[in-house]
Formats: sequence, C-alpha cells, structure tokens
Amino acid sequence: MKIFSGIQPSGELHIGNYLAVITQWLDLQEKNDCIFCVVDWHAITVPYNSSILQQKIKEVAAIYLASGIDPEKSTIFTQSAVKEHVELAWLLNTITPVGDLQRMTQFKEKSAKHAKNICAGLLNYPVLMAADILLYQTEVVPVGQDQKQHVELAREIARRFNARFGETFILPKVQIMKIGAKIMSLTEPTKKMSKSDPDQSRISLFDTPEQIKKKIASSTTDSGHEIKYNPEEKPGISNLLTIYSLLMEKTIKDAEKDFANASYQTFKQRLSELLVEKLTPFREKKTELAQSPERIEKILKAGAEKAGIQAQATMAKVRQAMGL
Ligand code: AQP
Repeated sequence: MKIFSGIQPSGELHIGNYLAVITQWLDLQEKNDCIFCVVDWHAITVPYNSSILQQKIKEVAAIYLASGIDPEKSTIFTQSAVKEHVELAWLLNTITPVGDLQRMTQFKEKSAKHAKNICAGLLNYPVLMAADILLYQTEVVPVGQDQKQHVELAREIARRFNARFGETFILPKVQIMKIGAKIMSLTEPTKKMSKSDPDQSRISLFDTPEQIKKKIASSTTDSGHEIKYNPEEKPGISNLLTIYSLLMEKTIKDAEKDFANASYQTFKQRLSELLVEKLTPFREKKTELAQSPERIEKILKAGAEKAGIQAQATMAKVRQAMGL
C-alpha cells in the first residue's frame, strides 16, 4: 500500500506526535511503500521564526531517523523540495468550496489562537495537505485525531476532482490509533498536547530526565485517588494512563491493574521513570546525528529526488485532465 504522512517543523516534537503517529509509521514501513515528509510549507501558515526554520526541519528529520524510520525502506524528504506540492494545491483550490475550509476545526482553533494574523494560507492549509496526499496516489494516511477531518476533506477533494475531470486520484483513507489518537496537555488535560503550547504542557522527545520528572510531577490530576481510566471525570489521570499503556504496550485495563492500590504520586513516579527510559535513546541519537548534519542532508536530498519522480508523474496526468 502507498502511505503518506508528515509533521510540521513548528516546534518541539512531543510524545503525542510520537505515540499517535510515528509508532504507526514504524509498523507500516515494514510492508508498505511509505513517504514521510517534513511539511515546512504548512509550518509557515502561522507566525514563525525564519532564522531557525532550516534547523527545525533537520531536527524533525533527525527525529524520524532516531525513532527508527529507515531511509532504505521509506522515503524521507522536505515538502518545499518538491515544487509540485504547491502546483497541485493551487489547482485543487479551484475545486474546493471556501465553506468547506471555513468549517475546519483546526482553522477555527488556529485563527482564534493567532487572531491578529489570519492569513489565506491558514485557511488553505487543508488544500495543501490534500495535494501532499494525492500527489503520491496515497491509499492510507496515518495521523492523530486532530488531522482526521483534513484527511477526510482530501478524500472528498479527490472524489470531486475524479467526478469532474475523470479518474485521476486514488481516494485516500485515514488511519488513527484506537487508543491514544489524541494525547492531552499535561497542564490542561481537556486540550490536546501541542508543539506550540507552553513547554510545561508537554513531554518533548528531547527532554532531559530532570525536565520529564518535573513535568510529570506537576501535571494536572483530578480529585479522588483512584488510578482509573475515565476521560470525562478524570481527564488528567486518563491521559497519563494512556501514555503509560502505550509505552508499556499494554491495554488500559492491564495498566489500571498495575496501579490498583497505588497513590497518584507512585503512579507518576513510575511513569516518569518509564518516560526517561524510553526517551533516552532519542537524546543520544540526536547528539549523534547533530555531529553529521551532512547525513541528514543527503537523506533528504535522495528522498526529494525519489518523491519528485512520483509527483511529476501525477502532475502530468492532472494537467492533461484539466486541459492545462
Ligand atoms: N496531542 C496529540 N496527540 C496525538 N497526535 C497528535 N498530533 C499532533 N498533536 C497530537 C499528530 O501529529 C502529527 C503531526 O502534527 P502536525 O505537525 O501536523 O501539527 P498539529 O497537528 O497542528 O500538532 P501540534 O503539535 O499541535 O502542532 P502545532 O502546535 O505546530 O500546531 C499529526 O498527524 C497530528 O494529528
């Protein structure tokens, strides 16, 4: 199967990105034709620091590699290195109703967050994402819960294009985790953990053991003392239990049993130790990769060449279908 997914170089990647998305990629890359992109054109739809964008792109690529994404098996590249993404996005803009874009949850949330800076690019973000997906005739798009709506819109755009101009695109399907598709903020557990929110609200993949311990110890929990999964009544504990069960590869029920008579404090201590143990290889690999930036550049360049060939083939079909 053809798989496409990406992450924006827009801040510090966190365990939500890893547990909900990158772990899916690791499974999928074994038996599928996978493309994993660093989606830099998406990251510039909200205010950003241009002087560190290149560094952030390399950091995200380093995380892909540190997580176990294998450039021999999967294609890894930077979105802006394959210009066909913007060409297709423009063409798809011409068949996408503005109303569809205005009702997107992410557009509403991000325009509220950046009220003084709502650019047309933010509204058109899902069209660029549709182009990313459709350019590679993608069948499955593994993402977190918050991106499900955008993948469904990409499918609808493909369906509309095919109906108007003839069969051109495969209709992509979304794939999300049954548990953990939305990891919540540590400080406000009814909101999703986000790269661009304050540091104490998330566990970043490169956090030190001290930072991890401090963040988990001060994470918001709920009244009561039972370690039980109940997102409505106990959002904080339920979120921590979800993280624990995914890291331990256990069911939520088994995770609850591990802490049947334990206090919140004991549970938090155990979770901190587990996170330290699981995240240490990320920091080590990052240090190792930082010493050979040319390796990442080489992988991204080779990936862009490979992706470019596929993108050009799709664009030839699209231009012909549209009479261009
Ligand atoms: N909290 C989360 N839980 C589960 N999955 C998540 N994803 C993001 N946050 C969570 C998934 O990670 C992938 C990459 O996300 P993105 O770079 O496209 O950015 P985003 O969805 O806008 O997430 P962020 O972290 O909140 O970034 P900023 O703050 O830059 O907007 C996606 O598949 C996403 O679903």
